[in-house]
Amino acid sequence: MNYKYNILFICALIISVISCSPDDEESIVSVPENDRTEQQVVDNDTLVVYLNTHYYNSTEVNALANPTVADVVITELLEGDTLPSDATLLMSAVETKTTTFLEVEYQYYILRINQGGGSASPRFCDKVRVNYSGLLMDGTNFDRSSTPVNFDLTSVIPGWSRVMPDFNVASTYTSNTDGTISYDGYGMGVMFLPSGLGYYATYSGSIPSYSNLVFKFELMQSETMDHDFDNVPSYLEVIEADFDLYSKDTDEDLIVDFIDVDDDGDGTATSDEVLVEGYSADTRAALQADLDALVLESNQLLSPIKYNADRNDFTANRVTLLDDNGNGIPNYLDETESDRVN
Ligand SMILES: [Ca+2]
Ligand SMILES: [Ca+2]
Ligand SMILES: [Ca+2]
Ligand SMILES: [Ca+2]
Repeated sequence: MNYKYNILFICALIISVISCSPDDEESIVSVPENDRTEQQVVDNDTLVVYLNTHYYNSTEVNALANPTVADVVITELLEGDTLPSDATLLMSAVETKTTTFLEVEYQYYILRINQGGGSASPRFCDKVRVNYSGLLMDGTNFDRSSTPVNFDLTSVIPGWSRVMPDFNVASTYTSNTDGTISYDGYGMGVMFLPSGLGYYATYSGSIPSYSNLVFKFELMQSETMDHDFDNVPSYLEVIEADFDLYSKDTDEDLIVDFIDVDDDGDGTATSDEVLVEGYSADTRAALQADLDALVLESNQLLSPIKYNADRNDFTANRVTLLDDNGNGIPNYLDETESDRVN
């Protein structure tokens, strides 16, 4: 990963996950970085001990249709104590996952309580709406949401962008008269992350450097992002399989595709090299019905539905990635092809 982008990334994640006030930024301190491979060994040993010495209230949680972050209680199994009959040792319940980040192979663990009944699953570069609670290995609760909050997964710790795509969003949601939204059948689980997929060497607030992190979470909704507003969704402008935002730079101008508004560097904006057709309706349901009726070609996609407060209506776009010369490279990535279409 490009070093410059790495620094930007770390800064972004510090600011967005901890939700610092300006004063808080003075308390963010970085210590000299340990070797990541060595630190991962230490962190994984600590995580394995933790998972083998802590249990959760599985019987109670499994009886709930929509368990919340607060419903899942993790308790230490003290030496000599017996595991309660209504509990499950974390190590017996978690899935072990591996991922590569900054060229280091990391292990992390997921307790999957509810997969989530919705058809959508966030991509690592999408926005998610979640409830969450963050714990240190000693049980300190360093952060939590009181109502659902939105996170752009490109600006939070790398563990989140790996775990969220493993779950589905809520099966249904209902708008209440008081302005809140009720969710049913949302994704719910707990992630156990090594510090290398968390804040690593950064010391911030109540999170010491090299802290392994536990996050309980409820995944309500996700939204496809288009970070540079060029009408090409970010997931097509990154290397999704590698969770890599920063190595796709088609025109090699050091501005990576997901934040480059002229991806092939031919002087014509990407948004003018794709075909955009707008759809609108007075209600979300009516627009969704219109969109569902569309038969999409393999080079077509739909943008997320947006509510427009000024017009009190809902809109979405059908985007066609044109390839006028038929060479398999869409116009917006083909510097030999620059016909404006919009
Ligand atoms: Ca884009
Ligand atoms: Ca570029
Ligand atoms: Ca772009
Ligand atoms: Ca272009």
